[in-house]
Amino acid sequence: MRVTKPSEGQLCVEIADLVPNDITDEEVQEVKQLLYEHKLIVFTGLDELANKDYIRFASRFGEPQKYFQKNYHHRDHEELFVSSNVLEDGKKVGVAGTGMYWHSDYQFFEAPLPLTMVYPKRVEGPDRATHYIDMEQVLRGLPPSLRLKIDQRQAIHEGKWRYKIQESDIDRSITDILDEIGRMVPPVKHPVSIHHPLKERALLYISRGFTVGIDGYPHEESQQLLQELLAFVELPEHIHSVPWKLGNLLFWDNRQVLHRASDNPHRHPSVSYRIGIYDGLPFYVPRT
Ligand code: 7UC
Ligand code: FE
Repeated sequence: MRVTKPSEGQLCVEIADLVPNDITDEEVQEVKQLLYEHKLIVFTGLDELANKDYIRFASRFGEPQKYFQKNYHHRDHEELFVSSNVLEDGKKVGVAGTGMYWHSDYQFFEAPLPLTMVYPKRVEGPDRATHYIDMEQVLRGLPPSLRLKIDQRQAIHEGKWRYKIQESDIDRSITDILDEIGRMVPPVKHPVSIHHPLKERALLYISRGFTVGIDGYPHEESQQLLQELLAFVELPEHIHSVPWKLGNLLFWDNRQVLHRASDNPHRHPSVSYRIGIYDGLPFYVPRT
């Protein structure tokens, strides 16, 4: 494999000439190290990977996840989270337009998802990409007045507002649907800044997609603080984009980056298969 590291202040290691089916244990270790150090990897120039080979490749880095909602699952492989707006045999598969907002996967769970792979399968139209924000860089640059306000604080996260309506929801009321999904994934708290199990520097861990408040402040103050923090997080200079190309596979550490799918307003055909991976390490550790 051929490794190109990012320049200072940039994200994303590029790994070319890797054959997933032939990856050795040493290469797995090397990729892991690069991932934790640099937060985001793109494998380039891959030959088309069969589903089972993709799952096997992901399994080298940990335990593949089964997404908590079955409507996202691939028909034959529940480890594949299918993001697609393309019908197969006239039928809808997976979910269209997933993750088009800043987030970290499973942030609304007690045990968030450590690693994510995304394998674009159909790429059409201009500007298809996944965008990233380096949350170590963000925390480092956070104005001291904001930093003071989040010290020792917890953020509250909810998944229910991003619930996607399914066919079975027709004739149900919005409140019913929200109550049900709210019972399935109740609000959780995580520290506003977290410590990675393998790294020195702390990371900001909030997102516009899933974070609904900062715990311990009166409602209005909590909302205002959250909006100020999110406005800083999403400053254009914090955003790194990785264009989608066939033969590329994206791989990142959800502890260290936020991500969002690019917009697709003209609904160009778009298909990608994601695999979530539990790497066997805690998502974050207590500060030392
Ligand atoms: O459809 C989506 O945007 C999926 C989202 C609600 N969850 C992705 C995740 O792993 O947190
Ligand atoms: Fe995501």
